[in-house]
Amino acid sequence: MHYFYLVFFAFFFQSCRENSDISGPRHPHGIIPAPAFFQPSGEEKSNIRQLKICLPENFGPTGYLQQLSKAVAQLTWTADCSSSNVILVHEDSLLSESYRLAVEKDSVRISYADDRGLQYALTSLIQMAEFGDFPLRMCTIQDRPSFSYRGMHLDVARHFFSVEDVKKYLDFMAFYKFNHFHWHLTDDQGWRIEIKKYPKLTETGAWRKETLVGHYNDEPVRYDGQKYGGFYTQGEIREIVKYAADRNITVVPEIEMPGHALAALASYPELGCSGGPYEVATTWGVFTDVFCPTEATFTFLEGVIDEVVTLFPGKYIHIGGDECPKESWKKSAFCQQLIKSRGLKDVYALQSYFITRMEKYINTKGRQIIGWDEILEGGLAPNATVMSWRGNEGGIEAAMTGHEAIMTPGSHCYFDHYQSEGPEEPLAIGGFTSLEKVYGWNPVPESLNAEQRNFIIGGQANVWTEYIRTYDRVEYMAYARAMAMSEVLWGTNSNYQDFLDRFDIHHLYWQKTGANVAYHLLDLKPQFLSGDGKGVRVKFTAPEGTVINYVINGQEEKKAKPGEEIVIDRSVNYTFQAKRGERTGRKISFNFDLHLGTQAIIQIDPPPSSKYFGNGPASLVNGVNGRNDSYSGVEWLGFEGTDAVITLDFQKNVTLNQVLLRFFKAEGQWIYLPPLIELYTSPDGVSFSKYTSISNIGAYEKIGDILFNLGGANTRFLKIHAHNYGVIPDGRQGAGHRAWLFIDEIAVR
Ligand code: TNX
Repeated sequence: MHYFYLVFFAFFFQSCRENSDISGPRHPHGIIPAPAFFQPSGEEKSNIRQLKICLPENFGPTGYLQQLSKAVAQLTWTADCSSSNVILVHEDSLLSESYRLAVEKDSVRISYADDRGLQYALTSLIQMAEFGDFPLRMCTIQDRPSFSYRGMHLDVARHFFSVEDVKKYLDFMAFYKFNHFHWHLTDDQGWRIEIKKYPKLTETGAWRKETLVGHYNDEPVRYDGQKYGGFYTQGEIREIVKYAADRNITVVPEIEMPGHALAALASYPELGCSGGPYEVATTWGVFTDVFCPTEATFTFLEGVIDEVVTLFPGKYIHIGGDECPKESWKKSAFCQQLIKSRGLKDVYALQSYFITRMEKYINTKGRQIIGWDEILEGGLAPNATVMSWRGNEGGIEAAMTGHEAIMTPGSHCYFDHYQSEGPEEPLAIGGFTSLEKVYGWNPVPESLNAEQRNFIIGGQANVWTEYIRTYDRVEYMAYARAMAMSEVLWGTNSNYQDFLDRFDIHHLYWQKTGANVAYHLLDLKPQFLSGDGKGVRVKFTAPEGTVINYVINGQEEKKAKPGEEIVIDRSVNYTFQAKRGERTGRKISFNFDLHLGTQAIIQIDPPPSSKYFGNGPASLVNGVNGRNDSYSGVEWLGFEGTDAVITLDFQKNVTLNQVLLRFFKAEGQWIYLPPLIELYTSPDGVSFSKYTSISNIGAYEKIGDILFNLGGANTRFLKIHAHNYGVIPDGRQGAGHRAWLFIDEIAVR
């Protein structure tokens, strides 16, 4: 009873809402990242119908916040502080970046520690005014972040983004209280920062003659034949650094060394061990030509750093350090001599020598280095901060030896990975990192003790752009997940359902601004229940309050609840769509073919790889064919190096005329068709006799559809043994590894 009363009032107040063109349910505060402490004073509202804000003189982000509040919530600003109803109190005693905010009857009182604290307080107020209730609900907020380094990274080397785009990125970051922008400025595919002393870096190194089309693993390899590139002048860099500073964001520039250096080598070939010639890379991956640790190279890099430190005032300079193959150093007589004369152990120690030497130089400029976790190999430079990307290990090792670490493991922080398994997703590098997975991340490795944990200064999301060509795509890949990440790094990611309520409102706001933000909350992911001898059923999980609408054969409309089993009893098309409030998800559609196999009990031994497990055995007898263009999703099962041995039990004697098998072929991705397939029959599931086999299955481009005519075999059990291709031959992708075998529907008639 009481609950309904509150709901009624909440809706009543909503309808009084001013200044907003976002409709739909509200959230008590609507702030992302959620504040550390929020206490409403019951349902009471303040009398303020318009916020009049007056900012202190010399406050950096004034212009930014005025613009923001206008764009988001149409708040009013006043130069006359006596008429302001937002009262600002500076309190030295508060911790850096923290603030307190109290919405009272006739005023909003803000206490803040520093510029950052004040900016965050006002950002929260702006978000509250637009995404929460307005007029504001009386409440108290006490807020501060858990981590001091809250980063977003952008790779502008693989694809170049304009000054305007970078500013949009910074605006987005500031809105979610990120405070470090890691700007990946150089890589094999392009050098993007003007260096006056070395003009060829941007004359030559900023341009590649063409770019790979499609995925790196595709065969055959194709290029677009179009020159591509761009760079930032020092003037533009200064403009961006200032724009970031106006939002309390520190820019961390990254100059890659000793690897990922092809663009620099193409400009100055004398810096490589072979002397070149080199070409700016046109494809992705890791390249064996890297900086040679000669005096000429150090002079060059020091010259670059001299200019970098004048452009970027922040404490950190990122020197890369990742993915540096050692081949060219092993082959080089100079390097071997250097290893000897310096008493180094091997090429890994040489990498450590390289980084430590650059660190010393950068330290003389009063700056600290950050490097990817490979800088731990061969010994860590004394004052380095480690960015842990290949999992948590690098961060753990750094923290245990008293070095700062920034956590950015590929498993949770790589926003170039897929965020949905839907067939319409744009091409991505691979992987799968959903919004929920990001939200559930804990940046602090469990194995560290309390003292070591202090060295984990924060975390960062990385946006690598091999497959992200436009800013629109950056928005699509990064924005939704960055909202989740902001709450992780603020340390308030404790209630996913509550986050989703706020995410919905923020999402609408970004949509309204024209940003291309991904929305996958209503993507339906089917779970098939088949292969147990009881026919085909399907069910869906979905957020609370979702209805599953479905249409059978284009005519019959039905509804189901999340988790409810829907029985598929006809060989026709079924289309499903989730609906929650006003929002609907994308439709998914299946043409069911209820062949004999869908009634069977299925057994697979050995089981498929857990990496490509689909819906488990049910996937092969659910009456649905997997996609022809992708082996991910619920239909295809992958066997890593092993045979697929599958037994169907029809539970009674049946007459079999045909078995149609489907296999996936993508040799560039290590997936091969089986060289031999055998079929066995059995009356009892114990003694099997070979019925037929195929060993020369012919040429297929992608899907091997292999048909067996059985001519009326009478059997209760059918065993299919598809043999793995075995070891991949030399000269092919994955040579020396065992091949994958991918199988989908086993259609039996
Ligand atoms: C690894 S993360 C890289 C990048 C790629 C990225 C793609 C890191 C230090 N190196 O060069 O762009 O994977 O996800």
